[in-house]
Amino acid sequence: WLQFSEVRPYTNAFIRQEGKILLGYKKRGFGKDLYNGFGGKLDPGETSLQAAERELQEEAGIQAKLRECGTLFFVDEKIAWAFHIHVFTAETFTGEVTETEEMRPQWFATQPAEETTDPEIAKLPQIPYSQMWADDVYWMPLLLSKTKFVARMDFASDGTLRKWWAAKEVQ
Ligand code: 6OG
Repeated sequence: WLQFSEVRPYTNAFIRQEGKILLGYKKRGFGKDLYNGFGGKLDPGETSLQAAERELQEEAGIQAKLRECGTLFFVDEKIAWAFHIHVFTAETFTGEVTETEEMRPQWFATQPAEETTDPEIAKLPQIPYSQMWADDVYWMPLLLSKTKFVARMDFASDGTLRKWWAAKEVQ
């Protein structure tokens, strides 16, 4: 496993509703051209919840009472510190989902089209794992199954995923 002595806090937020999840296509910066939840770095003095709600507003134009549902550690051979991502979720929101300079929000189906009776859900594209970070396919199922989770993903310097584990939280 890669070693690190510092972690830096980030947020990532997902709106999940019956049969669907809201992702954003990142138009610029880190993770450009990939779909992800909405999030970013904590500002000085902010809690992770405050940062998550601010980023959701800034990147998707909506407000939600988020709750923490997971913890991710990303480690990169080329970076001396690890990303500590506080993952948040909510089922409801206020405001209108809006494209911003940074993100283009889009709904995706969380189950195969043949397994839904809702024609609106059947029309949605499936979660685009081939256009997401390589780690997402391993922890997204835990997010979708509504269990809290912790996961660690170690990337090699060529960007490939080298080693990972993901665990659900059981009380
Ligand atoms: P800004 O720095 O643009 O926020 N993030 C990652 N998300 C996934 N799924 N996999 C990774 O693998 C990631 N590394 C960073 C954290 C960056 C956003 O991207 C997330 C933040 O939500 C390495 O403000």
